[in-house]
Amino acid sequence: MFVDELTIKLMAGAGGDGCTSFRREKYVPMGGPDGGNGGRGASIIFKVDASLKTLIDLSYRKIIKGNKGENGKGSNKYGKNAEDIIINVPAGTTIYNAETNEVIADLVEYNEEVVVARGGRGGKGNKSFATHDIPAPKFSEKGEPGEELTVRLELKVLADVGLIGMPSVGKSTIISLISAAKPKIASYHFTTLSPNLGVVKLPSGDAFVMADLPGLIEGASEGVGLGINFLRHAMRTKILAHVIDMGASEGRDPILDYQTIRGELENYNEILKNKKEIIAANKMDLPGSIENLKKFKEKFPNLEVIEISCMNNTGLDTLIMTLAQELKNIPEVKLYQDADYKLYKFEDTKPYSIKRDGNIWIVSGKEIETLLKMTKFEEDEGALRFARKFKGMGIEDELERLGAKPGDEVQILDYMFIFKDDEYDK
Ligand SMILES: Nc1nc2c(ncn2[C@@H]2O[C@H](COP(=O)(O)OP(=O)(O)O)[C@@H](O)[C@H]2O)c(=O)[nH]1
Ligand SMILES: [Mg+2]
Repeated sequence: MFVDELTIKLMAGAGGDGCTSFRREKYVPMGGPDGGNGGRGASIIFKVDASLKTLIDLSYRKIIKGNKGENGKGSNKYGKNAEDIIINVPAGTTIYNAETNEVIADLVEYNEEVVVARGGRGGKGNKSFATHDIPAPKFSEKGEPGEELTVRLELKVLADVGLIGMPSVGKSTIISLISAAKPKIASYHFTTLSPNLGVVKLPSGDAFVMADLPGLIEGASEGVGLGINFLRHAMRTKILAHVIDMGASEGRDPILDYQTIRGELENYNEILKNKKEIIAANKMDLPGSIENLKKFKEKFPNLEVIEISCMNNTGLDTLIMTLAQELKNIPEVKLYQDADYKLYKFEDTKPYSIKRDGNIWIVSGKEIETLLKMTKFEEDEGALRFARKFKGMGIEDELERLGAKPGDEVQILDYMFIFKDDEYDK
């Protein structure tokens, strides 16, 4: 099975900054607070698009970045939320955190979507901080940073159409001709994923994956040789394109060949037995092929037969169009029978941690780091609020317990503070 894989860095948008502002009225030197909140930053959302078959369309994107929310303004004007980014992927795409290898989401169902990188919330404007006790706060928050992470997308490509048939009937030739037809014929486009697998894209936007499934030998259904793997692959296709050498070259017998392979399919199980089958009558350029085809049709009057010749490059267009048409009538097979949709979220359980480096205390943790990033330290009241929360979270007590002394330095991300600095210790 072919695995399509790529890595992308996701940067969700930060929230817009809150605004610090006061109402201005005639004859009133300073009115009440009226700074609005910032808007939410763009989240990055992955969504299943049934028409996609591979990750090719995403392969040129290395970074996906969401916009920042709009900043809040005076007169209680809220900033607009940024528009979320939707990334379409094929069904069956698994999203991993590239650093930890943890599964973030397994996108299986059609139209299913999941937020993989959340946009930051907008910072609150000073109006939002007004309380009975502090009616005119002179501070506001910056927007919350958006989530950033690198993800690895993985898709196990399943073939919609499997080419089956006896050895040397022309399966590999069909795949190679279809792929080579790209520059000549505009009626479809073929992207080779591996030597025996490719995506056929039609101008209508329909696409399907076609695979050459070699290796069917007699006795496959009893597990002889390579054959059993072949049957497993065939199980996962929607249509079997059964290639027959109508030229009967090298002593082949079209009717017997057909019966032999049908026997193998029918012995394997009901699903294979009942799978849609189209006959590609190949080598129609060879002498005797027309006569052989006539006999074949008489013997099996109910089969859908398409005449082709790889040698003369005839009939392949019809084969492609017929397959595309037939695929529309076949419901999507459930990709993973027993694996239901699952979403794992990994979050820090500890609110913060403290490490010591000489006289510097290094504090880390999502909550305190986010608070720091959202604080406008140039506004005294904002800096004070930070100090209060720092204390409220119990970090100050914990530092003391660990032996921190007033005047020591405390580092959070790349900010440095003086521990128990009088100015903020209120
Ligand atoms: N005359 C003729 N020969 C063909 C045609 N298609 C394939 N062949 C030949 O049949 C042989 C076997 O083809 P191949 O694609 O390898 O068969 P596979 O074993 O089914 O993959 C090769 O020598 C091809 O050139 C065709 O339409 N006409
Ligand atoms: Mg071959």
